[in-house]
Amino acid sequence: MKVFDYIRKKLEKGRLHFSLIDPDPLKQDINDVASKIRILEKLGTDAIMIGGSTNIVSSILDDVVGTVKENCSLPVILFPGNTSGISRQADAIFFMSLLNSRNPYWIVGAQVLGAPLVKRFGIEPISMGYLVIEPGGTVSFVGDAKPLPRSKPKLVAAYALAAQYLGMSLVYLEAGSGVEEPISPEIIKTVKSAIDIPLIVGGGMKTADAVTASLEAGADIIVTGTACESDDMENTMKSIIRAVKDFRH
Ligand code: 1GP
Repeated sequence: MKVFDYIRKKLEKGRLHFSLIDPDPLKQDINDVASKIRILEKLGTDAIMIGGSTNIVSSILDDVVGTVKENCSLPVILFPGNTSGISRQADAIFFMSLLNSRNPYWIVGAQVLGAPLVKRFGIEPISMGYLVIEPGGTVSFVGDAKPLPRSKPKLVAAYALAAQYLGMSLVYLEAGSGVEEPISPEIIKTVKSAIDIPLIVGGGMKTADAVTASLEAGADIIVTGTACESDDMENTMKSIIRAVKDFRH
């Protein structure tokens, strides 16, 4: 089954949780990836995303993707920070455009450079509008974003609707990895009521309460990365994934 069909089918039954693995060797002990992935699958995460904004080395990325594939049966989706974020072993790639970047490279330039490789490697592209909201974290700086103000939910919703009208399959609201405050429920609610395509929310969600607040506001898919790297990773992720699985409208 195609990964996007898997996502759509699962969304008919409930909300989803995706675990983000950053293949930056300065952030992650690559030797821990196998055990981490087995735990995340056991806890019920729905897919593994692999990517980051800094220090992506092709050979290490390939090792991480290969290790993830060997240790779970979940879909593996690339979440590229640049063209270096493409690995032939992945099942799918979020073929994303940072719509509120000031630099056309991050809106369409990197995508032009990456598209032929995605085709050659047979990776399923899943088109996604990527919106960086204040504070935005590292990706905001690296991606030369003009971070969308937290006080302007309607502006964020207009970007999200433009993504839908441009034919994108998903919208991702990004607060930035590891930030203090996740995207506000008000923004999520306003965006969700403006669009018909699935809404992914990530950045700064460290607790089950934060996850539940995002789900109540209308997030379809929750992404956590930093929580997967915490010292008490198993218990933290258990409560986060449980919050998604137990959520009822
Ligand atoms: C980053 O939205 C993701 O791109 C996840 O953020 O690391 O804060 O969970 P965290």
